[in-house]
Amino acid sequence: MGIFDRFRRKKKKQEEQPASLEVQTDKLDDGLISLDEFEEWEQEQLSYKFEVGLKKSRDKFQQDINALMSRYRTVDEDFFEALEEVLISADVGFNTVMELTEELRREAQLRNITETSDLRETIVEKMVEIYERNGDASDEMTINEEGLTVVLMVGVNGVGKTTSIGKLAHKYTQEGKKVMLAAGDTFRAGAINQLQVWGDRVGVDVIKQAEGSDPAAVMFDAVNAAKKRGADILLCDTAGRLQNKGNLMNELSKIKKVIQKVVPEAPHEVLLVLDATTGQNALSQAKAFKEVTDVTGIILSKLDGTAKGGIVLAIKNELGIPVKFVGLGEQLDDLQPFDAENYVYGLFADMIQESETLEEKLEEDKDDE
Ligand SMILES: Nc1nc2c(ncn2[C@@H]2O[C@H](COP(=O)(O)OP(=O)(O)OP(=O)(O)O)[C@@H](O)[C@H]2O)c(=O)[nH]1
Ligand SMILES: [Mg+2]
Repeated sequence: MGIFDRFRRKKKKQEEQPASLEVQTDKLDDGLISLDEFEEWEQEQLSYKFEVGLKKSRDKFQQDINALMSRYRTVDEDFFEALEEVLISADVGFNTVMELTEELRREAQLRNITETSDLRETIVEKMVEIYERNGDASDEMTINEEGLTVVLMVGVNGVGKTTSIGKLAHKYTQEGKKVMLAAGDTFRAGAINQLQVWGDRVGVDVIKQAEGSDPAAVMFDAVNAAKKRGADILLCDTAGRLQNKGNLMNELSKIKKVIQKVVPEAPHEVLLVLDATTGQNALSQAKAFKEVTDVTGIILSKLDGTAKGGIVLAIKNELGIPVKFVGLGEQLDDLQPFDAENYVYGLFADMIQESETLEEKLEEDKDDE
């Protein structure tokens, strides 16, 4: 079964489900729906979130690929070069684009594909393949089920660290975990207060000190407090730091050492937040942070705000760091675990549905004959 068929099946199932959570939970109370069904429903809602969040990227991709296919009807070198340009302009990243088109050239030759429109599905298929093949690090969050999980949030100014902490706090609280926050950004005026507002909103404790105090000291306090109060997850905010400011970058190592004094195997995750709208600059930020600290995963924020959603592929393929969460909007539940299939479906949903209509039409024509 081709990838388009797989996606269509998934979508059909999704359409058969009721549209609102209320209906579903009512049913749950009445014992009419099993937990399995509920989990399936949740998965489908997630795929819908990706579809909505990736609208800008999808519109651009769709437009560019359609234009490309109507301009180049036969598969030749000119077509591949133009395709490379489309992918690069979607922030897929130079090396990844070269790898992708190389494989497409081979595939076209192997399967004797001469019309560009017949390559649509293969392009999508190869994107999923490239994503899944590269880097064996899991894109799931590491949660220490036995005790405290410490998560350190790092990144340059304004990328969405604090907001992401708020959304993660909401997510894990909803899952029944005891969450606490550490106000490690003692540098920017108002940062501690901003975190406190999130804490109040989600209903979790915030460990803080006065503005200007040593962030390492705040973390030390926070990890101790989290241990003492039996928290499951401690989410640590840090100040935005530019990748070229050596002293601020070194401060991260100090923070880490201090945390390890209390919990030797912590931090369990160092999540680097990257703003998807900054494109290739996000890649250079990731390279710089990787040099000073062991980044275990990426949170790609503001994916909803860019038309260049190809950046996810570049990050995974060129840095080998898994994207663990993506920001798909500004609502509390818009930070979602990354999922390659939902992502690719979000990028190509219209194309997949259109190709179905085309196939149906061909079938009808055949029946008419
Ligand atoms: N549309 C959209 N906006 C987001 C997302 N994540 C964060 N933002 C917005 O980005 C802005 C900056 O977010 P913050 O969380 O304050 O960023 P920060 O990294 O903590 O910033 P500093 O503490 O100044 O370094 C806010 O206006 C957020 O609402 C997202 O996924 N989608
Ligand atoms: Mg912040």
